[in-house]
Amino acid sequence: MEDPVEKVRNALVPHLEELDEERVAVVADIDVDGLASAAILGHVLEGLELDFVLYFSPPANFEEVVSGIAPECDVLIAADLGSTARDAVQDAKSEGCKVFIVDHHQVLEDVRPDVFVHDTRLCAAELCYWATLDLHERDLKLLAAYAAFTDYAEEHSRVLREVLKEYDRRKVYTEASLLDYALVKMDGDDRRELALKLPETPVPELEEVYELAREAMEEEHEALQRAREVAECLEEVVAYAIMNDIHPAMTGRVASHVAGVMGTPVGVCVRRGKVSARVVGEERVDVARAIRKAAKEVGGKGGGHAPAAGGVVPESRVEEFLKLFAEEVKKQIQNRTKRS
Ligand SMILES: [Mn+2]
Repeated sequence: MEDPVEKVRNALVPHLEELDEERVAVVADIDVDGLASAAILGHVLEGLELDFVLYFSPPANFEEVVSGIAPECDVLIAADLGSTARDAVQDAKSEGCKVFIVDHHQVLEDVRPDVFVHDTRLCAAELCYWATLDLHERDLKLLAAYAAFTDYAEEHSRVLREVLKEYDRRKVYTEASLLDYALVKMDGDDRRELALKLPETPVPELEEVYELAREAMEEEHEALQRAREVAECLEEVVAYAIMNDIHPAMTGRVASHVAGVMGTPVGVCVRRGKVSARVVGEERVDVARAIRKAAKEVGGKGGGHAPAAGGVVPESRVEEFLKLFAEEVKKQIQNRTKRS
């Protein structure tokens, strides 16, 4: 298979250099991968003296966000988002927008953007990094490395490998984790401000990040404690916690925690019909697929990566969804054991 870095190296450069008077909107996910993607793209767009705005959206709201900004822009760049958003892409194109997507999520439908920078082996920020490399006026490796770490995309990450030659991993991972926690407590304006600062300001100098990270860590500690109290098991393979009042950014963390504590390969957290699932340990389960199948049965939808995925189901049918999901996970595990 082609090396992912060579595949995307400078892939965005000619498309960005061609722009002049166009108004550019960047829409990125709300995690560190989205933040670092926006920071890298922002740096490049600023260097090209283009007119741009950074927006942040969780994948579930992407379509809505796009419909709000498409009429106001000429080029829409989706980062860490977009691979599963055929309708949103079509809407933007019908508004006369050019659509660029830089993403690493599994492609499940024919999305047809004008430019597609895609590989599932690297995180989105690393794709942004390599795809714009020749336009960097500063060294942005650390930003992409933070995202490779927080997005669990270390295996194929060349930036992380290079960064860890220059810096001790404790520095890199601590700074990445601080950003990860601080983001939980940030709104769109905070994220935009942070993304614009990041290419020039080292994380240890970002005072606001410490206090917000501390608050989020405290909240996580409480959420995990409560999750242990409400956790239940299904089919002996799925542990789940239904927690309607936790922070939306905590659901993935709760999902892996309950799996670990209950000793199951898969953990799930449900918050007001929004589902997060995680695979822990060695079992090779594709939870993106399991969510998609089970959610469809109850009138919901889902997607993501094999070890970490999410979805939305009607709140009244959560129990039914969980049952179908656990059956699907069990089937995957049984089929695998049968085959090997
Ligand atoms: Mn990502």
